[in-house]
Amino acid sequence: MGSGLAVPPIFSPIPPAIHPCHTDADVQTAAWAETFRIGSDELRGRLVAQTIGTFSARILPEGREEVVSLLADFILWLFGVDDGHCEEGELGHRPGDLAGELHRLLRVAQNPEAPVLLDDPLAAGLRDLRLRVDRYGTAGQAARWVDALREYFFSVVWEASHRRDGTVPDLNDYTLMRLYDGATSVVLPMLEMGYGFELQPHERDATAVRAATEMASFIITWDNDILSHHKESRATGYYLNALRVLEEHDGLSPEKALETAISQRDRVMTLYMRLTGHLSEHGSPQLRQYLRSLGHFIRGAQDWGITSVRYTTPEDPADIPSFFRDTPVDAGHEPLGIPVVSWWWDLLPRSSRAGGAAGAAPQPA
Ligand code: 3E9
Ligand code: MG
Ligand code: MG
Ligand code: MG
Ligand code: MG
Ligand code: MG
Repeated sequence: MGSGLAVPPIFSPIPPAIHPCHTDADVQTAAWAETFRIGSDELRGRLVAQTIGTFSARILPEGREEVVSLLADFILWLFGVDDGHCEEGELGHRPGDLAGELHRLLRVAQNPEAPVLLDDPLAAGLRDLRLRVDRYGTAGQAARWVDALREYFFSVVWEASHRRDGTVPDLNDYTLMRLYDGATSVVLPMLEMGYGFELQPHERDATAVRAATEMASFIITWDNDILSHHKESRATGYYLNALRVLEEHDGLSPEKALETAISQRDRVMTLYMRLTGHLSEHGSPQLRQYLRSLGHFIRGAQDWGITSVRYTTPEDPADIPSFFRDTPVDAGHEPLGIPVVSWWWDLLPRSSRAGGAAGAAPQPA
């Protein structure tokens, strides 16, 4: 049974957008999953119904169609790993063995010609994804994609040790883990490939740009924790999300944990809008395009999160909203009190730090 928690509409100041190819993307991604036989027959049957092509079409609303399709197949593949190996599979309780399997997959991503995991469907799918990453990306983007896979894999091994022991990390550790285990950073190179440009390292790795990127990961994963709480808490066995962390460590009721998680993501969203507004005033055209795409990623995850059967679970309906609100519940400008991310609040020049209503920062142009 689900939690019965009623999720109210949450704050989203970013307008929705979708690529016109979204219906085709759903069909093509389902066909790709069948071709490579991603996941068990049962898991694949669920994944192909979850409109993952539409999710990708929301992330890249004006991107190259081939990359919309690549990203859709990649997200479906990620769920093949995250659901198939980690959350529902045997390896999810054996961090050491999981680390070994993920290293073998990394070798396939890095050297698709290597004779590794030759009979494995996830490896075959990954070889195909790598070929397409080479076609639509630069050598540097392909290398960053492999590195991002490594940081995602590293975090799910950490998560697996908590699953094995039945423990729940504290909020600081959970936040650090969640910046990576939501697989948000592996999507980032495809934001560039989608529009055929390369963000220069001096901008991509600038502290404030990295902070904006991390904030996007925080918002996307907190929103997922809120919207997937019903799906996750009704499943048998271990689950981990921000609500569970707040219940276990702060002794909050489910209702209060939900309220707290909403307040946390509202404050990060408020800061994100102010910071990206500032960055896009001063950045290159490529940085502005990148920031626009981060916004589409955030909003796309929200729109997909409230509509996909993955989360609405029609057989036992989740009580989640069908629209978003345009003001935050908590517009506070103070840091969240989570040490690993407290530096996010130190980046804006003093003048932009104090002023400006929440959500009023200009949209990246
Ligand atoms: C997300 O966390 C796990 C990822 C592997 C899903 C693949 C999705 C993306 C790469 C884009 C990011 C989108 C998100 C986080 C919705 P979790 O809690 O295991 O996802 P679940 O769908 O099971 O709630
Ligand atoms: Mg997961
Ligand atoms: Mg999951
Ligand atoms: Mg699950
Ligand atoms: Mg190329
Ligand atoms: Mg989730």
